[in-house]
Amino acid sequence: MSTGEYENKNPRASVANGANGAGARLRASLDLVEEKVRAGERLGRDDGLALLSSPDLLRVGRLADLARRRKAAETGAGETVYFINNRHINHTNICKNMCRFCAFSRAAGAEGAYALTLDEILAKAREAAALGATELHIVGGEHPQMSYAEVREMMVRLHETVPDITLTAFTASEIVHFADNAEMSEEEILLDLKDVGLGSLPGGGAEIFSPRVRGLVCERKISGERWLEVHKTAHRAGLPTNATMLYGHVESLEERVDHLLALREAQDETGGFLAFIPLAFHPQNTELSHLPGSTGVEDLKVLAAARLLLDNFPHIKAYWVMIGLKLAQVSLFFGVDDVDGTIVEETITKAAGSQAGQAVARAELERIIADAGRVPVERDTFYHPVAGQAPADPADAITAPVSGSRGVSA
Ligand code: V47
Repeated sequence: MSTGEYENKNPRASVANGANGAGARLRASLDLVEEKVRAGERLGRDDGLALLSSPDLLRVGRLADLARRRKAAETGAGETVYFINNRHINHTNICKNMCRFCAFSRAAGAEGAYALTLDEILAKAREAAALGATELHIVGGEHPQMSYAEVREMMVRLHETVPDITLTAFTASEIVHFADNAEMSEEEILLDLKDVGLGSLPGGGAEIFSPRVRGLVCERKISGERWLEVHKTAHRAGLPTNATMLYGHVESLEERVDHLLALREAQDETGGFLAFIPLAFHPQNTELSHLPGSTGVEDLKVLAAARLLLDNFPHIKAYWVMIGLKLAQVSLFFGVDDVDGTIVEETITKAAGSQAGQAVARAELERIIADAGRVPVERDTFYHPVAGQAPADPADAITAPVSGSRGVSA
């Protein structure tokens, strides 16, 4: 598959070279964005496009950093960067959706298809507890033969086994799948799972909301509108959630901006999102393997534009598994205030060729944060500092002096 609609739509090189006066136009529109940011005005679609297409990466980053520092000043977070002691569990890769961007899923009976037993899942949870984890992030394929009763039982047993660990589980798409199987509404499923220990929903499955893109890359998955509805229902049921955007495949810059604006509108309604996490597409072993994937500059611009457009999202998270630890560290200067966590084992990005590794020690997360001149704070799912941790002093880990003002008026 190498032609037409499955091409990447983003004209990186010509924009960066300023072809046909585009450079001057982009500078002018970024001037307008900067005026709005400094005046504390909400940004619009054109502003988002100006940010994502700007060749001036450092200027975009400075604006996002200003937005991050202002937000942190409002909440008293200061120079905090959050991380979490967590573990991912992908309980099955058997999935009916067959999304073209996914290297993880398998049809039932296909080579490499798996569904962990309850004992295997509980053993992973106990291991996580022994390592001091405060969150289990559990997502899997939409297994056509797995009943809702089995999924519920998994949650009951997990909650019994590791009662102090928050269960952050199931994408909106999985919730709809359970609702269809059990002939219950999504609200009933969410309330029932909450009753047996569900603490929050992760942000997966959002992909890009554009129906055009979904038709190309995940036509069997729920629509973007349905994804948003499930999250708003979760918020009303008292379950906070995260949001993601899978970028760097066949979407246009406009479609990225529209995705972010749809999230902002939903957050205006419910206020239930905790964090936004952009997910950089990894093409290896997928049906879109002819695509090159994102660049580091693009990764940083998406994070920065998200911080600026999602003015009502408390946190922007760099998922180091997808962009690597070093770029995640650099992203702390581009609006990011969270680097996710220890993870331990991750199979979705690994299947698609991620080189970033599967686990990182807590000390390494603290080191990269402190070396960026920021204050590492271990958080729980709900962004409360985890009690009992020694407050880390970034000065202990800084290898070169950090100069300059940390005020919010840069
Ligand atoms: O839903 C699938 C995406 C998601 C690929 O909520 C891919 O805190 C890149 O949602 N290349 C799972 N991405 C991961 C996820 C997540 C990760 C970290 C934190 C949180 C959170 C959520 O990964 C899937 C899908 O959107 N994905 N295939 C791929 N080839």
